[in-house]
Amino acid sequence: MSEPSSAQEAPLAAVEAIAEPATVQPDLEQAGSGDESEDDVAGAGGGGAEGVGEKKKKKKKKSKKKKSGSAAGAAAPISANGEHVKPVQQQTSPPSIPLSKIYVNGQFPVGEICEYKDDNAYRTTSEEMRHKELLLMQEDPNESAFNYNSIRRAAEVHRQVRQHVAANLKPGMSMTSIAEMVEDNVRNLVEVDGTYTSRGPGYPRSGIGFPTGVSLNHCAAHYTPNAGDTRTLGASDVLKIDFGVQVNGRIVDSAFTVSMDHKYDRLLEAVKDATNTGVREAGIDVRVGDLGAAIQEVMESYEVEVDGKTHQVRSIRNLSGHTIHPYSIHGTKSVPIVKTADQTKMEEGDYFAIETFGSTGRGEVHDEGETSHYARMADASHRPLRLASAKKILATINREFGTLPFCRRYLDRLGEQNYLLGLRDLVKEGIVQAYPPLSDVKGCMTAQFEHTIILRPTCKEVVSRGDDY
Ligand code: HZT
Ligand code: MN
Ligand code: MN
Repeated sequence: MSEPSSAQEAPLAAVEAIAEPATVQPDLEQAGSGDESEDDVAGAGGGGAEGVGEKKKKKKKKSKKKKSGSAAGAAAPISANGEHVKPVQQQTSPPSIPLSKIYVNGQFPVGEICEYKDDNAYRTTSEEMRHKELLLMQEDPNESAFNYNSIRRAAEVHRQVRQHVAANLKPGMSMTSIAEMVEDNVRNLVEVDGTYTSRGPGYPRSGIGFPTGVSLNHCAAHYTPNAGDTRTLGASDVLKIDFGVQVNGRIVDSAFTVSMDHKYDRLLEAVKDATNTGVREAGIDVRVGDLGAAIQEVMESYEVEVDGKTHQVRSIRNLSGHTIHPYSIHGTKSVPIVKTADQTKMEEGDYFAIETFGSTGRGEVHDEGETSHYARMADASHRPLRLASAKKILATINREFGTLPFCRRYLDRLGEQNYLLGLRDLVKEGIVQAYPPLSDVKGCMTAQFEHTIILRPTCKEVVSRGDDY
C-alpha cells in the first residue's frame, strides 16, 4: 500500500535542487498544446497523484533536470467545463507573476479528479449530476461556494509557493524567515490588494488563508514565530509547513513535512500514506469514524527505527481534519485520524481538509508554549468591552481578517502596537479563540500531510494535489 518512493522524496529532492539554475520551467507547449487525452482531465494535477488508486502515467522526460519554478502540481490542461486552461506565460523563479497573469481567461488548473465508488459510482456519468454541477459552477464566485475557479486559483498559488519554499529551505534559516518566505510569495501570487468582496470589510478578496505553521519536531501544529523569536532550522529537525491561501473566501489548507535527516524518511512516508488513504477513502455518505479507522490502520502499520530504537508510528488521536466553509477554516465536521464511533456522514458539496499526523511519541498532543494563532469566533455577539486596547484591536481584526485566522506577526506588520493585553481580553471574553502550539512529548518526532478536497456532485476533486505530494 505504501509508495516506495514517496515520503519526503519530494521535499528533499527539492532541497537538493538548490544547486540547479532556477530557470527550468514547465514547457507551455505541454500545458495547453492539444495533446491532452481524456486521462489528462481525470489526472489533473495528478500526474503526481501517486498512490491514490489510479494508474500512473509515465512522466515525459523532456529535461534531465527536475522541473522547478512553477506548477509544482502539474497543471491540468483542461478545466472542468472543457475549456483549455492555458498558461500564457511561465512563472519565474523565485515566483513573481500573479496567477491571474498566467491564466488570463480566469480558468485555473483542475485538481486531481477521483471517481466515486460503490453506491455513488452512478454520479460519474449521471446526467442529472452533471447538469447540477454545470449550473452550480456558473454561479457568482462571490456568492457561491460552487464556483470552483476561486479555490483552484488558491490551490495553484499553494503549489507554486510550496515548490519554491521546499527548494530554498536551508538549515540555519530563522523560522521567521521561513514563514515570511511563504507569506511574501502567497501575497504576491494571489494579489493581495486590500480590497474586499461585496460582503465588505472582514471579507478580503484574496490573501493568506491562515498563519503559516512551521511546527518543529515534537510540536505537531500551530507554531509560527512571534516577534523576537530567534529560533533557527536545524539539520535534524522535522518541519511541518502548513499554510493557507484564500480567494473569495475559499481556503486551500494543505501541509507537508520536510527533514534534511534521512532517518525520518519512514515516518514521513507513513504519514503521507495515511493522508492519501484518507483522501482516497473520503466520499459522499462515508462516515467520518470509519475514515478515521482506515487512516489509523495505515498509519500504525509502519514502524520507524531512529537511533537504534524502533517505534510504531501512532496516529495523533486528538488531532483531526475538518470541513472548510467560506471565510471559516474549520467548519462543523471533523475527520478523526483514529477509529471513533462518530457516525457523521460526508455529504455532497462539502469541502474537507484531510490531514493526518503521525508521531513516534504518545500519539497525543497538549497545549505547549506561547500562542501565535488566533481567530475571531463566527458569532461575535458579546457584552460591551471595557478595555480601550481590546476595542481597538477588535476593530482591526474585524476589518482585516473577519473570521479568518491571524497571528501576532500579522498585527505587527499592520503597525499595531501594545495590543497583547487587549487581545488576551478578547480571548477571555470568548470573542477571539486562541490556538496555542500543540505538542506531543518532548524528544519525539511528529509529521503531517494535508490536502483540501471537494465532494463535487459528479466526482471528488483533490484541489491541492501536486507532483510533490
Ligand atoms: C485553526 C487555526 C488556524 C484548524 C486544523 C488546522 C492548520 O486543529 C477542527 C478540526 C488554522 C487552522 C485551524 F489558524 N485546525 N489545519 N491546518 N490547523 S484545528 C481543527 O484547530 S478544528 C481541526
Ligand atoms: Mn493546515
Ligand atoms: Mn487543516
